[in-house]
Amino acid sequence: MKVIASFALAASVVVCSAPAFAQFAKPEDAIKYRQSALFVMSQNFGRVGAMANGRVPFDAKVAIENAEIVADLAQLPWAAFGPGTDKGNTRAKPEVWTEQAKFKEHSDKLVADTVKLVAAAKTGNIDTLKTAFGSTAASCKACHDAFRGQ
Ligand code: ASC
Repeated sequence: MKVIASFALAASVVVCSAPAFAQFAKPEDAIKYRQSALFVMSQNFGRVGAMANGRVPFDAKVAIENAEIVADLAQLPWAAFGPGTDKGNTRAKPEVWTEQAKFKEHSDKLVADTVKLVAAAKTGNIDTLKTAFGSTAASCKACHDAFRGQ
């Protein structure tokens, strides 16, 4: 009985600590899904960046709208890096799967940064937005450096 109970506990620990991957009909769909989310995120992030870097005039309403889309989309890609989605039309490095805890640290950091980006946009202060944009961009880059190949 004890053996069964401790086995059940061990099994549930494994299940609970495993990353939550979404279901996709085929691996290509997962790859397309995460790339699409990242692409749309980058487009909206770029619009915030254009304001943060003074390439277009600062419009707080537009900054908030775009930052909110970035924050929403930043939550999506990670569930699509499930087993078997490491091959095909992807630049994801094997480390995504061999260093899952580190990968999750990076994605968690991005999600947290994008929440701060929205808060920064809502202050209406361009310098606050610049700072938040800079740290979010640094998170994008750190993860790409570690986990995205050529
Ligand atoms: C973007 C984008 C990225 C990141 C990165 C930040 O807008 O498409 O990949 O920001 O360039 O360093």
